[in-house]
Amino acid sequence: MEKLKKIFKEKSEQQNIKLKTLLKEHGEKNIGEVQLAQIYQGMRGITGMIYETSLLDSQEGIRFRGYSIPELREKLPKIKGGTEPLPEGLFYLLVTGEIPSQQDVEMLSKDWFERSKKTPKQVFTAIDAFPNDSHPMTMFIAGIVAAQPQSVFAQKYSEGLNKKDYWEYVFEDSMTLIAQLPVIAAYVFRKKYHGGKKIEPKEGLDWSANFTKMLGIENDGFTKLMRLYLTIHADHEGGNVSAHAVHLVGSALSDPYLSFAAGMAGLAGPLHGLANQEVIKWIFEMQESIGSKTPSKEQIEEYVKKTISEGKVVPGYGHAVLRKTDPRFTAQMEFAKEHMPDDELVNTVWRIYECVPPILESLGKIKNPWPNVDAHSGALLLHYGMKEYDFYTVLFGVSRALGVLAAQVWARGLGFPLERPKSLTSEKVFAWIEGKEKL
Ligand code: CMX
Repeated sequence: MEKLKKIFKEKSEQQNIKLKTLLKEHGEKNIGEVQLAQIYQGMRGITGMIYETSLLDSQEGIRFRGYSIPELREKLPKIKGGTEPLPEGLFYLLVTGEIPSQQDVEMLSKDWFERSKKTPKQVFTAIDAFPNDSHPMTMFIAGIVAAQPQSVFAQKYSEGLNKKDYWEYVFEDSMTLIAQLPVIAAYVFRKKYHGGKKIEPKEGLDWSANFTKMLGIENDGFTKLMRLYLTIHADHEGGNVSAHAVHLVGSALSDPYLSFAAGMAGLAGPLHGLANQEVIKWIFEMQESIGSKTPSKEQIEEYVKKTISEGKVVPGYGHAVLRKTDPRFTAQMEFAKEHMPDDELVNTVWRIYECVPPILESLGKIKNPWPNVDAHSGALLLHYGMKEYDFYTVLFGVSRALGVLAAQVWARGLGFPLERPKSLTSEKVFAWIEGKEKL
C-alpha cells in the first residue's frame, strides 16, 4: 500500500500549496447567492463544500475524477476475461486521481483480503444480539460501530497526533473498514436469512467475488453484476445525505468507523438509499393489486396515479440534483439487455420507465421525472436469486464506502476544518423581513 500512500502524499501536498494560493488570491470571490426559499427547502442548489472525488452534472450525471460511468467501464482494470470494472480500481482512482494498472488493483484485492481476516469478533457478537426481525441496515450499522475499537486514528489521536499526519491514519482505518465491510454485510445476510451460518473469504479472489462467496450466492453472473454495482454506487459528489453525513461527522475528527456509521444511518432513509428496497416492494404491491406479474402500460399508469393520489412518492424516480435519466440506471439497463433481456421483472422495470416520467411531469411540480439508480438495481438482484429485498440498501452501503472514505482521506489531507454552518429561527427571519432585526 506504500505506493498508494506515496502518490496521495505527493498529490495532497501539491494541492495544499495550490489551495493556499487560491484562497489568498481569490478567497473573497462570491460563488453564489442564497435565497430565503433555499434554506427552507433542504439547501437545494447552495454550493457549500469541497468534495474532491466526484462531481455531479445535472444533465450528464456523475463523473468520478473526471471519468463518466461508460468511460470507467472501459478503462478500469477487470479480472482476466471479465467485462465489468473492479471496484478496487475505482477506489484507487478516487484516492490518487489516476487510472490504476492491473497490478495496482490486484495489490488492493490482496491487501483487503488480508485485512478482512482480522474482522474483530465483537462485530459478529453485536450483530447476533439483534432479533432477526431487525432491519439489515440496523445490524450493518451496529457491525460497523462494533469494528470501531480497532481504529488506529482514534488511538493515535488520543496519544497526541500532529495534524499533518491525520490523513495517514484515516487512510489506514478506511482501508481496514472497506476490507471488512463485505464480511460485516455478508454476516448480516447469513444471520438474518440463513441461520447465522458464516462463510469464510478465500485467498486469491477479488473484493466482489469474495463478497458474493461470503453471501453464499456463488454465481458468475451475480459476481459480475456485483463488480458493476459496487463500482457505480460508490460516489455521487458530496451533498447527498450519506456522503454529507460522513463528511460532516468526519470534520469533528470522529474516526472513519464512526463517521461512516453516521453516513449509513442516512443511507437507510427511504428518500435516499432505502429507495432500492422500496422500488421492489412497490412493484410487488402493484403486481398483487393488479393480479398480474406482467402489468400492461395502462395498468401501470393507473397504479402510478393511485400512488401519487395517496400522497406517496413513486420510489426510484426523481433526484435533488440530476435532471435527466441517471447514467447509473442506464448502465444497469445495458447490463440487463446483455444478460437477461427476457426477464419478466426487468421488462416490467422498463415498462415503468416508459410510463412514470410523463405522469410525474404532468404534476407540474417535480423537477426531475426520470429514474435514479434505485429504479433498476432490485430487478437485477432478483434475477440472480437475491429475493431478500430489505437487504438491498446494505449492498449500496458497502459500495458507498469507496467514495466517502476516499473523500475523507482527502478532507484530512487538505486539512479541512470543522463544518459548522449558521442556522436561523423562523422568528428571526420574520423579524428580519419586518425590518426589526438584521441577519
Ligand atoms: N414521486 C412523487 N412525487 C415526487 C417524486 C416522486 N418520485 N419526486 C419528487 N416528488 C414531489 C416531491 O415530493 C415534491 O412534492 P411537494 O412539493 O408536494 O412536497 C415535488 O415533487 C418537488 O420535489 P423535487 O424538488 O422535484 O424533488 P426533491 O429534490 O425535493 O426530492 C427526491 C428528491 C429524490 C427525495 C424525490 O424525488 C423522491 O422522493 N423520490 C422518490 C424516492 C427515491 O427514489 N429516492 C432515491 C434517490 C436516489 C438516492 O439517493 O438513492
